Amino acid sequence: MAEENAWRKIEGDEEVVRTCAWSPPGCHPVGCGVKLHIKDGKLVKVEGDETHPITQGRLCVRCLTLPEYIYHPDRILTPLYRDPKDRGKDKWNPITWDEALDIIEEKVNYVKENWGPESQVVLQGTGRESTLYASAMAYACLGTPNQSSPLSGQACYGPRCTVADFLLGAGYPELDYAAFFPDRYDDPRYEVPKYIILWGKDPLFSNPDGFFGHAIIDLMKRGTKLITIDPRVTWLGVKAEYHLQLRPGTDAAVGLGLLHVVIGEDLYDHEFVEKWCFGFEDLAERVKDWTPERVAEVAWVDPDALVGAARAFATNAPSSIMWGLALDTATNGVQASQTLLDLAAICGYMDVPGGITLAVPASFMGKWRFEIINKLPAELKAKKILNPKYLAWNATATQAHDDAVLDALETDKPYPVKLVWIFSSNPLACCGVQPKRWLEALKRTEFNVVQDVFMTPTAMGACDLFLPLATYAEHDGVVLPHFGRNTHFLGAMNKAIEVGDCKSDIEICIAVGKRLNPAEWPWDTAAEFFTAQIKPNIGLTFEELQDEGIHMQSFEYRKYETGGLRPDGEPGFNTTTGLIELKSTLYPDWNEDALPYFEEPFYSPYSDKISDEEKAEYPLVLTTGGRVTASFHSEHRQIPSLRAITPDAIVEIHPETAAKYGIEEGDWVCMENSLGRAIEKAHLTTKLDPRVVHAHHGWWYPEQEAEEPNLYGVFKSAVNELIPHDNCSVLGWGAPYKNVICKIYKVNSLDD
Ligand SMILES: Nc1nc2c(c(=O)[nH]1)N[C@H]1C(S)=C(S)[C@@H](COP(=O)(O)OP(=O)(O)OC[C@H]3O[C@@H](n4cnc5c(=O)[nH]c(N)nc54)[C@H](O)[C@@H]3O)O[C@H]1N2
Ligand SMILES: Nc1nc2c(c(=O)[nH]1)N[C@H]1C(S)=C(S)[C@@H](COP(=O)(O)OP(=O)(O)OC[C@H]3O[C@@H](n4cnc5c(=O)[nH]c(N)nc54)[C@H](O)[C@@H]3O)O[C@H]1N2
Ligand code: SF4
Ligand SMILES: [Mo]
Repeated sequence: MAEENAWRKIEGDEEVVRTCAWSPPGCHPVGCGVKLHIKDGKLVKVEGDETHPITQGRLCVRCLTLPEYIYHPDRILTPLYRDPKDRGKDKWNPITWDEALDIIEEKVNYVKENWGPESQVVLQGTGRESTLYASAMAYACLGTPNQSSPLSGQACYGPRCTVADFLLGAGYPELDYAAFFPDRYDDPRYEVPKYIILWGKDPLFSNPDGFFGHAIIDLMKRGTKLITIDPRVTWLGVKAEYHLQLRPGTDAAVGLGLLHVVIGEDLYDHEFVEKWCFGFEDLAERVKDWTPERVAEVAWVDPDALVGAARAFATNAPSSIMWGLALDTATNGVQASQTLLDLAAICGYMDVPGGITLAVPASFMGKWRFEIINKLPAELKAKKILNPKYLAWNATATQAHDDAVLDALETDKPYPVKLVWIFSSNPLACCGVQPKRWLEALKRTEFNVVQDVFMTPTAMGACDLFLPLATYAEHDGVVLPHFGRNTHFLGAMNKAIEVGDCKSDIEICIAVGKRLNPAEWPWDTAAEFFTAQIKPNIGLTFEELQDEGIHMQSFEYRKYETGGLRPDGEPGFNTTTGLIELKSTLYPDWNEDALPYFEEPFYSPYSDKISDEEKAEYPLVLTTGGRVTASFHSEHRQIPSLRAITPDAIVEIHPETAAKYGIEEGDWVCMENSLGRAIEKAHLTTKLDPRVVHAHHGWWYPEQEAEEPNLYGVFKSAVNELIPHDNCSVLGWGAPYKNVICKIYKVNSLDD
């Protein structure tokens, strides 16, 4: 048994290790406090850590079932290799890490020599721990400028962060839930928000989104009222004072309508607007015509609820907004996000207690991961895969454009992609739109690597080398909530057990880096790497952080008054005008309207971009991907206790609509449009408008045949087949994952 220390205690015949959770299994960096009970070197139980300042002992079912995940018989515990000609076949051979590194060295050098370093792409998924190191794998290991993701229009978090950077120059604004204060809501500096708008976000279910969802319940108990903007009446929506039940994809219209009421009825904060906002008069002019009646017509929102919500929000200071994925998963979502930021700004809720906190510019983690791209030669950086039409992206983004990467894989333009490294993604099951295209595209390369915990459809279909990953209980790490934007603490992740021959993402980077680019990889262990990253910022070594457990960040409100938001230390915002840009000074250069506007989604019942026949054929609006507790995206489908909670992919249908199409509860239903089809099980519910259906995303069936063409049944419930490729905003961010048209009909089985 290991010795006791600050984070490991001996209790009878068990060791209890306190740690902060991240991934795998997948979660975003909330850094939830867990106590891992270890007996005879095995994890036997997970409990919440009641001493953790944010999560205070609460846990989701996914952490509670971690032992099932860690000791699952299907887990991959050693590197596997398969000849590229056998893609799609279950012909994997176990190899050692040294053999795996030899193969990597040989293949990378071969590809680089024949097609250049730029012919390699690193594809990352959502904000698992790997997101910190995907850029390191691309720039500092492989030496390619092409880091990207299979997510069309980087339609998660990217759009929100980018819009905030462009308009506020201040990172990712977040609801103030007193996360920066050790005594939380009782801190004298804090005020409980009167209202919170939950806009396209369902934080109890999407809990691990960098934000701990239970804070909403804490605040409701302290008097906070809710306004929800969601096509579904969610659990929180039932408890909301106002629920704006909009048509999917019309958020910008709702935002313009809320601004219309707040400005038209003179409910805004004049002093804040005069001092800190740019372009107010133009915004006022823009929203003039967006009457509640017009919003009702466009977005199906009850006009009285819209007016009531706008008044309640503007006249009850402080109030706040949480913005969710629905604002990213719409082509017009960047404009919706603009209206959201405008609303918070003109009501004076930016960076005030109980309002919206703005990120502190100082990075907790080292700058190394941002700087390594600059070590690539300029001519190589200039070769990044981009689409010339996305001027804003091309001028400002570090990543290759997601949709342009699929195009390059398919067409060899601007040049062939020959090696893909999948760094925490499962494009066929979850991330990519048009997943069948992704499979064929990935099969065109010379060599594909994946690092994961279980075999996935993407790995089985298109990868050649599988590197086995250590779970968060099995490796050292550092978690920074909100990905370093609005980070309230830095938490130690403590290795508690060892399982198989698995490594963490950073350990893989170190091992690969030492082979391919040793000058950039002086560290021998993850702990050494973390010390190098955090010591210059917080003065602690990794071991000292382990002893401290959670290192809280200090926080100051109203940083625009004190110079805390600008690198030059001057008051104001870090934008061209030094003000919040209600009217962007950047957008016109990128062919984008400086002010927010509404644009009809491309695949909508009112779109003028598709034919009347198509609209008649596909009369319903499909939204997808509202989160469920028992899975994180495509993960957890093989975990028995979790699968028992959500055994099937579910499509939610209003009972009237179901009756119209002869569908009953539990029937298999096919959703179809001109792009594709997917089958899920019907659940009838009045929480939706009869004209809207909602489908689960991320489904595959680990219990089914692994080999092609079945690939664990990944294409059976693939709602992403119904979503168009490269339907992004003018700026380049955002894609319609949550708003396309479809028809539904009953089928006999999942295999119909
Ligand atoms: N229709 C529809 N589609 C959607 C969405 C939607 O709402 N609707 N949501 C979209 C959104 S917001 C996102 S972010 C994407 C997510 O899409 P992805 O990020 O591609 O998610 P997964 O399919 O779960 O694939 C992630 C893989 O990474 C592995 N993994 C887990 N933890 C780690 C880790 O720490 N390191 C590494 N290397 N691997 C790890 C998992 O086992 C899993 O196989 O899906 C998108 N897809
Ligand atoms: N358990 C679990 N937690 C997760 C994840 C997971 O897979 N499982 N995924 C993580 C990831 S990567 C992300 S990005 C977050 C996402 O988490 P959230 O930001 O909360 O997003 P969703 O749960 O996709 O959707 C939120 C709400 O948007 C509504 N909605 C759908 N279409 C529209 C629309 O057009 N407009 C508006 N206003 N609302 C709409 C849905 O009905 C849903 O209730 O969750 C993270 N947390
Ligand atoms: S959010 Fe993730 S890390 Fe936190 S308790 Fe839930 S499953 Fe565990
Ligand atoms: Mo996401």
